[in-house]
Amino acid sequence: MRQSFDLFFASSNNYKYQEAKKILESFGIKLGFFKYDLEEIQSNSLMDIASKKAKDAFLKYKKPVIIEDDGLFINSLDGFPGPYSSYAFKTIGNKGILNLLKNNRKAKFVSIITFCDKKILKSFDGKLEGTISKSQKGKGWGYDPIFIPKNTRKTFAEINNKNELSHRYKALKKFSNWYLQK
Ligand code: ITT
Repeated sequence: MRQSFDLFFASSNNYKYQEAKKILESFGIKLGFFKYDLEEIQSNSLMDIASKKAKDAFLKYKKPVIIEDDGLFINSLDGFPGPYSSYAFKTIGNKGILNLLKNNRKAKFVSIITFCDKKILKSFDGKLEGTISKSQKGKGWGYDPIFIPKNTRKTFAEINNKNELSHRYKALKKFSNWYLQK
C-alpha cells in the first residue's frame, strides 16, 4: 500500500531524515523522504543556505518540502565549523575538532528548517547550547559522540532522548506550530 505523506524532507542525510520523521510524527505530521544531494552555496549564513536548498528542492520535486541546514558553532574557534560543518566532518572529523580545542569547550548546535511550496518560503530556527567532550563517547552519527548538551554530562550519542531536546527538535517544534495552523 502506498503511504500518503503531508510533506517531504529533501536531504542527502538519512540520519537527519530519520530524526525529523520521528519528531514530526509526535506532532501528527507524516514526513516523506526525497534523498537528494542538495547543492550548497558558500555563505556564512545558514539561513541563506537553507533558503536556496529549499527553493531548489521544491523546483525539483514540485511538492511541499522542508529542508534543514545545521551548524556546530564552537566558541573558542570563533564559530567554526558553523556553516561548514558538513565539510569539516568529512575532512578533519571529530578527531580533528578535538585536536583543535583546549580549555574553553563551549559550543552550540543550530538548525534551520525551511519550508517551501508554490507560495511560501519560511524558515524556523532551533538552538542548543552545550560543550565539546574531551574524547569521543558513544556510538552516533556526525558530531553526536562529541557534543554534550547543556544540563547533561553525556554526549548526544550516549543519551536516549536526543529527539526531545535537540536543535532539530526545537526548530521542528516551531515549524509544526506554524504548519498545523496554516
Ligand atoms: P543535506 O543534504 O541535508 O545538506 P548534510 O549532512 O550536508 O545534509 P548539513 O549541511 O546540515 O547536512 O550539515 C551539517 C553537518 O552537521 C552534518 O553533515 C553532520 O555532520 C552535522 N550534524 C548536524 N546535525 C547533527 C546532529 O543532530 N548530530 C550530529 N551531527 C550533526
